[in-house]
Amino acid sequence: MNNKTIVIIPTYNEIENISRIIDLVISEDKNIDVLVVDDNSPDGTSSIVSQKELIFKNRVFLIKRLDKKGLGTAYIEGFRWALKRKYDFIVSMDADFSHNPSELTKMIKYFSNGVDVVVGSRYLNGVSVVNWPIGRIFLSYIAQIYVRLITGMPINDPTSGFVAYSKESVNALNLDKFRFIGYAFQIEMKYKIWKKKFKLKEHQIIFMNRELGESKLDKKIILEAVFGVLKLRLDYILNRL
Ligand SMILES: Nc1nc2c(ncn2[C@@H]2O[C@H](COP(=O)(O)OP(=O)(O)OP(=O)(O)O)[C@@H](O)[C@H]2O)c(=O)[nH]1
Ligand SMILES: [Mg+2]
Repeated sequence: MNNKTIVIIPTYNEIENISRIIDLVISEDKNIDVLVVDDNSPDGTSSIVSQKELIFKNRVFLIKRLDKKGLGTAYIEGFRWALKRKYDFIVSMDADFSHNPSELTKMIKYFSNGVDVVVGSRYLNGVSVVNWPIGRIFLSYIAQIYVRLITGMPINDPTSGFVAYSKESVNALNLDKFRFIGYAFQIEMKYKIWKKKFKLKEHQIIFMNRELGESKLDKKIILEAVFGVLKLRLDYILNRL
């Protein structure tokens, strides 16, 4: 693999996970680098990343923001950073081991078959989620049916945060015009790319619930997603996308 890939990991209080996840991602392939976008985590996550930056020069990078501004805006900053550099593929991934770095090389392989975006999917063949409480699985499953119903997008896991994008697909979006910060951001990315006629492909992953650290999912993020999908659809109908 000669193409360069950047894996963007947004972090907020991931001190128990960040060191090991960085090591695993960069050992996956010499052409895969890591960019962590940390929102000044009170637990000192960014200081670990700074150490890694020194050890793995030009493989590990850190954007440190002043305060918690949400996952969506962290990705937008990361995308802008990646587009300015030499990366062919841009991956979004969580820090908490829900997304297994060993899937990265498999996901990137799809690009040689004319695919533009590879979605790491939990709902391709039934439900491949480990250790989630049943209520959380139910919520996520209902969410994906709801999104498909409203948007018509043929994706089984539209809220997935484990996604590999070609730089062309990200470059085609107006990154100034993103609305959402939580899960809805993941839907917004896929929806806008799909509407621009890029080719999306789903790759089955096994999603593991986080073992260390705390979830940042809250009611606000869920409500944003519920109403956000309707707003996205309306934006499209009114030609405002
Ligand atoms: N920079 C930044 N990262 C964030 C923010 N909120 C969440 N994250 C990171 O985004 C990723 C996904 O967040 P999680 O807390 O795992 O959210 P989740 O996957 O819905 O919740 P879990 O059920 O606990 O896995 C993790 O790497 C978080 O550290 C934020 O406001 N800013
Ligand atoms: Mg998580």
